[in-house]
Amino acid sequence: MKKIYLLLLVMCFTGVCGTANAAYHHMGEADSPKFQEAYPDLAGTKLDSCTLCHRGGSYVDSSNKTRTLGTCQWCHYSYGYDASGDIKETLNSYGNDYVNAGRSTGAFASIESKDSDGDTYTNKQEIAALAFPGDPDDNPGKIPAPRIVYSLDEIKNNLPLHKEFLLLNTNRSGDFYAEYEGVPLYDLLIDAGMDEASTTGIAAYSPDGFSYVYDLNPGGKSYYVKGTYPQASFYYDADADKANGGWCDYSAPSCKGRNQGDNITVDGGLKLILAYARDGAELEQGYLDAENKLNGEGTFRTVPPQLVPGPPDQLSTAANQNVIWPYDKDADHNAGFSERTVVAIRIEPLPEGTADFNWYEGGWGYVDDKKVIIYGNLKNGNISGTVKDALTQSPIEKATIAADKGGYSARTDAAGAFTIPGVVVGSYTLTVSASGYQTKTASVTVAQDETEIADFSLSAGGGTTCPVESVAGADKGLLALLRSYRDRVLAQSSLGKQYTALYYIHAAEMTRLAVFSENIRSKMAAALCAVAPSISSSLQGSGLSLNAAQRHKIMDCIQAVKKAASPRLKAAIAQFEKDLDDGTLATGINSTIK
Ligand SMILES: [Ca+2]
Ligand SMILES: [Ca+2]
Ligand SMILES: [Ca+2]
Repeated sequence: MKKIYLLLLVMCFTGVCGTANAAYHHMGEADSPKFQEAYPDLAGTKLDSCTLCHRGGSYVDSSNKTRTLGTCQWCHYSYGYDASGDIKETLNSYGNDYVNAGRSTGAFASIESKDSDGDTYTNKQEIAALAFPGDPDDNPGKIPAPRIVYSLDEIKNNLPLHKEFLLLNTNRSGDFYAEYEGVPLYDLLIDAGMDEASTTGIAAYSPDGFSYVYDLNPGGKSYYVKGTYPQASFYYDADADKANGGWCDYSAPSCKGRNQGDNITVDGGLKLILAYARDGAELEQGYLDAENKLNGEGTFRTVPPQLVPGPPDQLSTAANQNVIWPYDKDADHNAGFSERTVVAIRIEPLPEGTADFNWYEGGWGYVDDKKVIIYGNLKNGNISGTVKDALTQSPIEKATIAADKGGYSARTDAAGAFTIPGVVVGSYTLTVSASGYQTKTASVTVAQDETEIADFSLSAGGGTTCPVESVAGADKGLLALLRSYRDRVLAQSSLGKQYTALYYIHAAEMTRLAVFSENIRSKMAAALCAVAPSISSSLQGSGLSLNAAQRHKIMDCIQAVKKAASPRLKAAIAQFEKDLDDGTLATGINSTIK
């Protein structure tokens, strides 16, 4: 069975983006396959999501407040988990046009010349520019605010770790002590290129649209990003202990050994952090619960220490206030300013003429991918260039350009031109791929307020792009190793040859998807690096053996593939799984090494 996992790895290059929305690609969900059939080169892009055809909405709640909901939450609210509502209530103008045109694969083409959302751009123009044709606030004329996207791993691996034990004091939902781990928010924002001198404030957003605003510097009324907070002491009282029916949870392991009145010392001092772990465990991912409310606190949570340290006070709603720490409306209820499931951080002010981040479109996708976007007042420049055929010098349309970090990507227009505005200053590796051409990479350095020109000439390459190259193009040794396995092992059996062919049939789609999804790309790269030593020794005749960790990394990729593959690719994976199940693969791949 060992070689099966290598095939899984080969198949894992059929990588696609994680699904942004749980309902998308659900069993029986009939429209996304039609979209992918109509626009095969857009599978896995931002347009390949619920938000293409669906919208958010708002309602007035019981306390007379208007609540605005993103696409997912609005669908849950108006259509319902039980699908008892009217689905039409969730459609945007483009979704309506699609339904009226027959809700078929052909319906997409038949409404291309329309301007469904009335933003002056036709549906065709919008789709070509990866703008939503059903959202007038998103159109090809908008310049996105300067921005940078971080994954959880990037934050963990590249930025300072700060651990702090503190009280989160609430008004009425129960207090608790915990040790949070994360990056000091200030350090993160500096890394993201914040233009500190001109920054006027910082807001953290969760995907349900809730937000909190922080000051940059101490001295104002709000919790602040820069600097440390006053040292606190530990407040313990047996009556307050939740374990005894009180209102404060002392069960965290980090509470052990502490006594009432102890100073709480924190290395580096208490800071406002963007936390990703609590008492040693990754934060529970945020999700929409049965009441359609955000539950959980991860991937990221802002944790502000108390400005005025004090004890955990009784719930405001508790009948019995005759306790050691009764409810005090003036106490520092810092938990109320701790934003759970942060997906976006806006640094004020937004540069003039640039568009705000739209959490309707992006929020839950960031939760799924364990990412956060930081945008606004950042030191930035642009990347601009052309992609041409190396031989004929003719422009290549629909080539994809993606940076190795920061979440930047673009597609070329009919003139082979592309622009990525608002790229945070720094150095990047760009990967350019186009169907029928060899993938190419180049290094660029973006300077403040300047446009870095990146022109590419691509050579035609075997009629296909290479997903492995798009993931590990810089590692020539690894590429050679995999090609060697293909030629010396897979090519020795008819089934091996079949699977190699299958890989190339889907190569163009896989590459595009891998290029668009930094998350998947990094998963693929991790899997490749993990198994490389085993492939290497297997080629020396030792047989291929993979351990649990290697298999886990491979399965990670496969799971992502299964979630969001195009129908064509899905069928290939289904065949592969069947061959795996009934033993066809185990017996069909010749282990002879040439
Ligand atoms: Ca339009
Ligand atoms: Ca639009
Ligand atoms: Ca309290």
